[in-house]
Amino acid sequence: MKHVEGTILGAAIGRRSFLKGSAAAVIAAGLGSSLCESQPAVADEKKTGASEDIVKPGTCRGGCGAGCQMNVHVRDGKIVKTSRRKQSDPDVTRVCNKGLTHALRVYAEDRLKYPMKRVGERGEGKWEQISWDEAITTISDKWKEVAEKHGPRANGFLCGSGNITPDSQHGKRLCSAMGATLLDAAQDRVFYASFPPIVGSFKGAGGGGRNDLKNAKHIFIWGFNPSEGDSQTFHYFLRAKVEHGAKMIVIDPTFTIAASKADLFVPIHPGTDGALALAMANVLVNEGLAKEDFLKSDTVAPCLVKEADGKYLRLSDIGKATVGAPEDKCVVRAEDGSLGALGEVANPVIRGTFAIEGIEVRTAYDLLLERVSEWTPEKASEICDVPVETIRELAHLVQDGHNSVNIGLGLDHVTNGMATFSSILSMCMIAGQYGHPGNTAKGMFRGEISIGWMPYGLANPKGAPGSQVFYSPALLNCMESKKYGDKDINIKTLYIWDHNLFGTQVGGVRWRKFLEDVELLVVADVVSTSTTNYADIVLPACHYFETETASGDDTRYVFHNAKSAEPLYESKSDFDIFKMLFEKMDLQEYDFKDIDELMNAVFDNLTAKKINLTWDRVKEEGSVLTFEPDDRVMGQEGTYGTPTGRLQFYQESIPLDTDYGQTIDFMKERLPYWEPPMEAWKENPLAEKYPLVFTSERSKYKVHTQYTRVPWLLEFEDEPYVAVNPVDCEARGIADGDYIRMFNDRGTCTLRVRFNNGIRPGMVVIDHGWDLDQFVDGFYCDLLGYNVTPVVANSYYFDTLIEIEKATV
Ligand SMILES: Nc1nc2c(c(=O)[nH]1)N[C@H]1C(S)=C(S)[C@@H](COP(=O)(O)OP(=O)(O)OC[C@H]3O[C@@H](n4cnc5c(=O)[nH]c(N)nc54)[C@H](O)[C@@H]3O)O[C@H]1N2
Ligand SMILES: Nc1nc2c(c(=O)[nH]1)N[C@H]1C(S)=C(S)[C@@H](COP(=O)(O)OP(=O)(O)OC[C@H]3O[C@@H](n4cnc5c(=O)[nH]c(N)nc54)[C@H](O)[C@@H]3O)O[C@H]1N2
Ligand code: SF4
Ligand SMILES: [Mo]
Repeated sequence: MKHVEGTILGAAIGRRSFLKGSAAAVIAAGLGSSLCESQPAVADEKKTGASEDIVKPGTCRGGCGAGCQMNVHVRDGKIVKTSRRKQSDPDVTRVCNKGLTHALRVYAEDRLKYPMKRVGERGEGKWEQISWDEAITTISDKWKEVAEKHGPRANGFLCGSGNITPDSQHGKRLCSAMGATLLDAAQDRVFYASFPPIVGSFKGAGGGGRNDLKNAKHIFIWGFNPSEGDSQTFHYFLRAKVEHGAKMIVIDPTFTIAASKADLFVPIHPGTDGALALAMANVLVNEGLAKEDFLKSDTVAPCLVKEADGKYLRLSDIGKATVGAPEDKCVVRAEDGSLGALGEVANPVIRGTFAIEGIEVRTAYDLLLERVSEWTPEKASEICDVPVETIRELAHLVQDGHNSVNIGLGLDHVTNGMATFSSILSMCMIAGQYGHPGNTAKGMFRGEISIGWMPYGLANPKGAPGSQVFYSPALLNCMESKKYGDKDINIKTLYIWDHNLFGTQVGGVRWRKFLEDVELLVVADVVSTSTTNYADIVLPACHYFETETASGDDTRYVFHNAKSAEPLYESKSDFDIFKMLFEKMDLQEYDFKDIDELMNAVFDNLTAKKINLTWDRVKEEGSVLTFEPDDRVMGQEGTYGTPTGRLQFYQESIPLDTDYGQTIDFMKERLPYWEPPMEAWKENPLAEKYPLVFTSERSKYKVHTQYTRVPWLLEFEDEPYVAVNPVDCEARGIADGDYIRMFNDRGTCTLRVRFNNGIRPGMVVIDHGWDLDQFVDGFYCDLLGYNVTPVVANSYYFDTLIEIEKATV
């Protein structure tokens, strides 16, 4: 056996030996100067004149979510460059600076070449090359042993957003087939958990696609950084402003690029957006601007809520239906006092308290107004640090016609996020902001068909024992008790893929402690990361362009990704790796024969059938437009995908994503409210020691930790930095460009500081996506808080307090 010394990540020794014989030299010649060059689009499989390159379609499918399709230029079997690919919609004929560097990622220095097992201490970086057979046998033997000794739930799986396609996510199906535990990385959980019960869908709920932005009169960009985080949508915002005269309003503590283009920039105090939204609602109501007709027709406003238990009064309560039957609808009251089912009474009242057959009830709208009445603009102004006049101005803008309210993940990353989303969406309901062109309140622009995360049905095959799902930040909070609700936390093996746990997650230090009891840690990745560095067995996954699949989401296309080159070295696709594991575990009955069978299953649904979308068609045509770029508006018919079919500012039942014995105040959670973030708040006693709120911004040069070692991109930003307002630095004797130490009780991190007047005093903002070894000392994600709220066990990346000091390095 060959021994490879030295850390996989870093310093020199050993790493070179992985790379011996790599195609890097060949490629360097072929890459030329394609970075950011405007390139002609070419058709599939066509030889491009001079260079004689074969051009194949490839899709980029990391956490950025844009899912761009591009030309992959292949010369002598090697991928030499990528370029824009022509689509029928010129707005989608795009690729970003990162997408243009894929050839460098295929032939990256840190690419994993073959399976390896650890021979030193965890994280020490001593490895031995092993065969695939040894790797798969070791893993499956251990899984069987653990399942026998501790039960199948003691085998854990953890998947992130490295490659968002069903074939890469195939491990979720294996997890279910093994009856193992799926540790959800809990990324963006508030975002996904809040929209469906409130407005029916996070996919453009209540609004149209990106083309609909041109119909908007005001565009709100709220806790969202589209120039960096949604770079393939940002031009729609700019065109709406420049060509169609929309006014842009940016609500963000940081002066972002979007803020620099805004007509109104509101540098809000972090974590206070819920209070701002409720105060806007307060202005609307008190100035008689609430859209009462809309509230009657499209929302739960007229529903009568029982004082006793907070549930809706239903026809069964008044003896007019059987409990739980489909016709057991919510009861509403007409002006004349007669009662009927929601939707069947022409002009229901939306205000009032009544006793109906001895049952005390109030309208849901009255309950909302009670919450809203607390939030005078004066009170919110103090909390949000936004002038009273600005709050009034925002309320007047939002009620005046066609508004597109775009809510970003900045609000998801704070512990009060769920109530914040609910406050903003409820305020938009009062303003009647749904169901008309350019008149939306939503999260993401999404197509009809999403090919990305493995559909639930495919991840949980019929007849399989099924996965047990734990949300990882909640898990970290249960470590002492070793109990998760009434279940034991007893993870003995963990298989991580598509995820740089130590590079991106909250609670890194705690995770290391958690892993002390884990007897086998397997990590599959394309390149070496701080997580592969900590593994017991490392498996080399292949690059996006070395395996066939399809992807598609907010572009409205489904794109084919051809296999443009053979997997380098001994790397394999996740699908093929899981296939070997299915086989060794004797679980082939739950596996798919090949990618074709998997993709046929992905397209086996009503929506795909309706538009004649098949895997064969995707392969043949290269890209399929799922619907025309019209101004479709969701909610136009006045129905929404919620349990009541209406916009729900009131939640009759609170969907819990996870139950670990937490106490829930149901009445509080049913309606919007504002409470300070659990940690990052000035009145938290911890703020005396750690007064600065620590958040991050998306980087133009990275998608999380992907691209973080691409040489071309390192030319733009070659080391990590944090942006801080000079006021906070000068108070601590820190000069621009100094190295500083950021610290709290959880961790420490040393890096360079950049003065930035666009950062709110009291905040420290890091350029997100650097990996652990790229810092002078410590690591920024180790500082992050891991509080969870009773309702959503999310990773709340921005709910963190720190202090900074000048560092000597
Ligand atoms: N401080 C701070 N931390 C944050 C955030 C923040 O704003 N601030 N944002 C958070 C958010 S919203 C998210 S979604 C997470 C994302 O966190 P992660 O999901 O961990 O994101 P990546 O860093 O992209 O890690 C994905 C890994 O998958 C690997 N990979 C790529 N393709 C493949 C493949 O085909 N197969 C396999 N096996 N591996 C592959 C990549 O090389 C990379 O190492 O980060 C979170 N962390
Ligand atoms: N280039 C690139 N693109 C990406 C990614 C990437 O890593 N790189 N990651 C992808 C992923 S997984 C995600 S989840 C998305 C996230 O992308 P976005 O939705 O843009 O989310 P963030 O960048 O986390 O934060 C958005 C904004 O919220 C602001 N903010 C922070 N706290 C508050 C607050 O309390 N109130 C308000 N109003 N604003 C606040 C921040 O200053 C920031 O400008 O981006 C995706 N796109
Ligand atoms: S990183 Fe995102 S925007 Fe850039 S090419 Fe890939 S999918 Fe498209
Ligand atoms: Mo995310």
